[in-house]
Amino acid sequence: WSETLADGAQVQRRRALAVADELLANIDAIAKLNPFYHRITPGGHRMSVAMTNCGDFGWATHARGYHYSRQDQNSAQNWPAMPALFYSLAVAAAEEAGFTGFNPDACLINRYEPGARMTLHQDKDEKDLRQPVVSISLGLPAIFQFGGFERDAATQRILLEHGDIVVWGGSSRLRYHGVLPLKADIHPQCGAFRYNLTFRRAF
Ligand code: MD5
Ligand code: FE
Repeated sequence: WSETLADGAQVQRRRALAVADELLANIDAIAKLNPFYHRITPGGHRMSVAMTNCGDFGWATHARGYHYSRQDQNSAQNWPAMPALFYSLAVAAAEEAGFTGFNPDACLINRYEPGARMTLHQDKDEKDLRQPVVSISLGLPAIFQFGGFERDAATQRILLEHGDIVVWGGSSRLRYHGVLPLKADIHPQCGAFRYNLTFRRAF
């Protein structure tokens, strides 16, 4: 079942549960080729979330900001291909939320360890902001902050759990959002971690 959070934002609770083990096996295979690492922000801070990517493009940082790149800065290799299961699940979830023709060319894979968080930000490095972002949560639950169009607007707190998919599109595409520090626990399939896959059309 699904629930609407705001215009364009839809939670599909446990939508990915049946294929979660397969998604996790794919994440492990990707991380063997291109290991997770902590990016350094343009401000010089080490991000608490570790990341890898798959698909044509991945997220990269540089001295003056962020961009999408075919290559992993760590390995100087291209990112691994997006597994067919990732692609088809993201496209189907977008379609179910009313976004037809979503054709993601990037999948960011975030790994949260206990205490890891993401401060309020907007996702606006993608070329066409009419395309949604599809996110799949796996492993430990996290409290997601769903904000407004300015950083200091009030935020709604949403618990995201293993298998939950959220489609962020329409006017919600540019809402500020973040993730509160992950509470330490052990998840039966993911151990001490939370993973979040985000599918985007970068270019
Ligand atoms: C996460 N990741 O749980 C989130 C899920 C990121 C990030 O924020 O940038 O890697 S994606 C949440 C999202 C994307 C686009 C718009 C909105 C939320 N929104 O309007 O709230 O690791
Ligand atoms: Fe984001």
